[in-house]
Amino acid sequence: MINDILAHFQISASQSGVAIGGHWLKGEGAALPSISPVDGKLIATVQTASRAEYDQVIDKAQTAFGEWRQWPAPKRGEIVRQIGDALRQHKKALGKLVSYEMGKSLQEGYGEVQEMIDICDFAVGQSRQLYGYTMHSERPGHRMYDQYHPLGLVGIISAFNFPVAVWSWNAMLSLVCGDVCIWKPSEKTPLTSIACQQIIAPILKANAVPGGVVCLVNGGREAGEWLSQDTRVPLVSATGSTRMGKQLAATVGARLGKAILELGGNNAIIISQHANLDMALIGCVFGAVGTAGQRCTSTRRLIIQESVYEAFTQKLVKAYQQLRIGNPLDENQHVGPLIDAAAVQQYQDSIAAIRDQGGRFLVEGGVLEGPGYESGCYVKPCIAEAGNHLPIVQHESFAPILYVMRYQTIEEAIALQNGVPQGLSSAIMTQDLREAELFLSANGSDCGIANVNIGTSGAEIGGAFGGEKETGGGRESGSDAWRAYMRRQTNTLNYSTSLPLAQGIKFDL
Ligand code: UN1
Repeated sequence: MINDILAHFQISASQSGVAIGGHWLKGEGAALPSISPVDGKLIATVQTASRAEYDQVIDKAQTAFGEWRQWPAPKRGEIVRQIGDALRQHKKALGKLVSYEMGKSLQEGYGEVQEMIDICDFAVGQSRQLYGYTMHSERPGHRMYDQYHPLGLVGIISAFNFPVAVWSWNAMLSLVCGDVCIWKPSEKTPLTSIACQQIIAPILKANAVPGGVVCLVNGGREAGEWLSQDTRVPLVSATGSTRMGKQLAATVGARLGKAILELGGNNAIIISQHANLDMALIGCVFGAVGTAGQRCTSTRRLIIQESVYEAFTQKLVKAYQQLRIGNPLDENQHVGPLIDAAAVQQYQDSIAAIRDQGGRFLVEGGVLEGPGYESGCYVKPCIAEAGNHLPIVQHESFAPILYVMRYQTIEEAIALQNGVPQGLSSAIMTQDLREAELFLSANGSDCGIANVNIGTSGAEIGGAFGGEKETGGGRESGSDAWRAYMRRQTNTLNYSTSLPLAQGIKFDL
């Protein structure tokens, strides 16, 4: 299967990971092996960018920007529309490659490509709606308005867990906004980035769009640093750990560049005594074990009202006993592998910390061995009773580990939900209107995403995506997230025959 997919995307065993549109550079940096967590096999080796090649890419991107920003926005939207059509054609192949290289279930691999298609559609519409306001001037014979201009080069640093969708949220909005983008994908998923470049390059060529509008720079940590230090790159949009985000924010901030940060989450669902517990169960289990707990929006904590605590945890334990763990390309499996051996080690370290800090397991974890689990990356989703204050609970463990805790009053539940450093996604399961509204109010959840009667993960592209506190504060994807990709200009135009000063100031010559 994998050989067919590699052939489909014209990916060779030793493949360059550096491109300016359809032009592939040699890749003079280090070789990066892509190993599938599904079976532990080497899929292909990717040649990464040297510093000189990076500079070449930036050079071409700058030239391309000079041309691209002059394209009318709806015409840029037309290019994105064609990209969406191409993604529809390649959905199966790209979804499978995502599933095999990253390890998420095939359904989720297809879902990820669907997110890309959706953001293309969204961006096409947006291309005719890059609205500014008009204002009424305080001076007669004057007109005031603001308008949005293309910003320039946008660096996109993406994570392994959504190897293609999060890039597309950033890239498709950048494109309609008249920006050009330089993508630094995760070192763990270089092949999916190459596949995306192969899908897009022919569309650029057929429409005489300069190749530098869509660039790819595979590389290690230093490639991300090149982007964040580079004054030629006014905006860097990065997804990853809080640790990475703090460093990146300091570097980009030091040069007064702009950053969109989408960092760690520590997402909780409050299960009220007024919840429909069967409905709640689906949201909680999918949220905790989907993508093997490796979404920024994965459910990490359940805050359960004490009167339903026993009943609900029993349901959870029963559901966990039915989970099938195995090859994610087999649609009968619920849970695939973690991304790599380092992630498995972190999972084991977290389990040890839970025990040390006094947590009690309701469902035990462990690394799976034997036929089908040869990669060593398959782990058991587990559930632990643990207090919110434990250091391990305050920390985002990027694995299928779920903490459960009790509460008495809704105010206490909200305080627990907010009582972590991160602020990405949150949810309440309740049929009680007053509780739901309180949760969504200024006294409620402090997260960027707050849901009622759905889980914490699986956000639609139409909403702005991102979170507060250590999640970084950035917003991507829907709503008016596009504004961050443009520069705003306020214009005042005097069509009178005198030049009155603002604030009534008199200055006669
Ligand atoms: C992420 O984990 O970085 O809400 C993005 C979701 C997806 C995106 C998650 N639409 O689960």
